[in-house]
Amino acid sequence: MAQAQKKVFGIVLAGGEGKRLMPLTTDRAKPAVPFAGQYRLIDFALANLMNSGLNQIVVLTQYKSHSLDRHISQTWRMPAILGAYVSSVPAQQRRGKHWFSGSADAIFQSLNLIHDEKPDIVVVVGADHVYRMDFAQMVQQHIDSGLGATVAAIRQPIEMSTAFGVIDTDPNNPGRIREFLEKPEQVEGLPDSPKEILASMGNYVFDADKLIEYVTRDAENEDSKHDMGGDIIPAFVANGDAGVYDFIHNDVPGSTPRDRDYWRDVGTIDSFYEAHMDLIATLPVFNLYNEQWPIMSQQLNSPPAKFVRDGRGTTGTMIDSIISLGSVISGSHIERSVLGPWTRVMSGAIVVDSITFDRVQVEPGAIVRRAILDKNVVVREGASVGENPDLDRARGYTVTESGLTVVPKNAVVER
Ligand code: ADQ
Repeated sequence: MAQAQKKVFGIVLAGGEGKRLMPLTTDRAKPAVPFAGQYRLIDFALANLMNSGLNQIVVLTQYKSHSLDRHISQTWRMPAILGAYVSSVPAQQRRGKHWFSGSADAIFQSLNLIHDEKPDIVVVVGADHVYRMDFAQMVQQHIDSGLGATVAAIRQPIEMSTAFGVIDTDPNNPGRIREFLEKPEQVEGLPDSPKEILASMGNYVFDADKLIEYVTRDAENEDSKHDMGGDIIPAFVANGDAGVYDFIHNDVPGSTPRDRDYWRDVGTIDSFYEAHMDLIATLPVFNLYNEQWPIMSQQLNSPPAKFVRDGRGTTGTMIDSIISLGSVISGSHIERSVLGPWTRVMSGAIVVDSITFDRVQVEPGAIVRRAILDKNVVVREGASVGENPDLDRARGYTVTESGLTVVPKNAVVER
């Protein structure tokens, strides 16, 4: 197989701010935001790359990267003896006294890493999506096409065009991109489905020499925003050198008909919440229990989750939920919720349609509904959150348009 002779190197772009996920990104980078209890968002990108056979991967970080760096060094440590690594590389101001001004600049400033490894192919992926993808299949198509760049794509509703790079393919050669518009306001739908567009997933495969050439040229262009989607991909397209890889053809071992094409950008509070709800449906829309394509993460050195009666002998109920290690739930009602590690829910408390991060404590009789509780939040005895949007706003919490309340890290919700 051609691919076996090629050396493939992975770059994960993890420097984005994640403004639309505030306050969850107040003091952590978006790729470090916890997901589904024990994971961090970046685990999906890294697990996909590793499961695809890539084992030399750098993560380019910048914004509030401390917890991200710690997670990568603790969780993704590789046996160096095999030459494998996942290393996080902070912006180092190697090319002058400025941080990365965009994702292409992040790669430009890190070209020494590519020069060190001398790969044939570079796979560049974002760090903030929930999905399974076998990049080996995309790399194979890239090699077969002979093009310099390949962009992974998925159909999305047309009203989301402002969030994505929108791809127009050549009708005479559907594998080739004819036009690439980054986050356009106005766009036409697909010929066979006018309410949909073909969106870039923000995952790319490049010939290494071409990537070096394009980002180097881009760095000299003062009019450029130095963005992969806004500048580099359009430049490849202008030269007729970009192809599209349709995600629909990606076949990951162990995936189910329901979650085969699952891909979610969890860039907003609402989409982040919905992706959690996808996990807990009886027939999950996204199945975490696929052992053939595991999403690896931190191995918490924690005791199992435990469910007990409360001190008065009242039993609790728990349904359609995920409860992480270290948690103790006593005499309380949990429904359609995802609880992070070391959560405590006490006697008579109710947690419904909610997400908690690590070490949240819900005291006796408290009520949590349609809320996201960040790390270390305490909901005091008898207090409620998520039941009254005006009260939650007055307390200084974020309430989304759809009525989700987000309680920031370390907050104490008083009665
Ligand atoms: P966005 O996600 O909006 O669109 P961007 O904010 O550049 O684009 O983020 C892409 C990735 O790069 C993220 O993982 C982010 O963390 C990282 N990143 C951003 N700035 C960075 C920097 N300065 N240094 C390092 N990493 C950085 C992109 C594409 C679209 C595509 C969508 C799919 O531009 O074309 O449709 O992803 O979600």
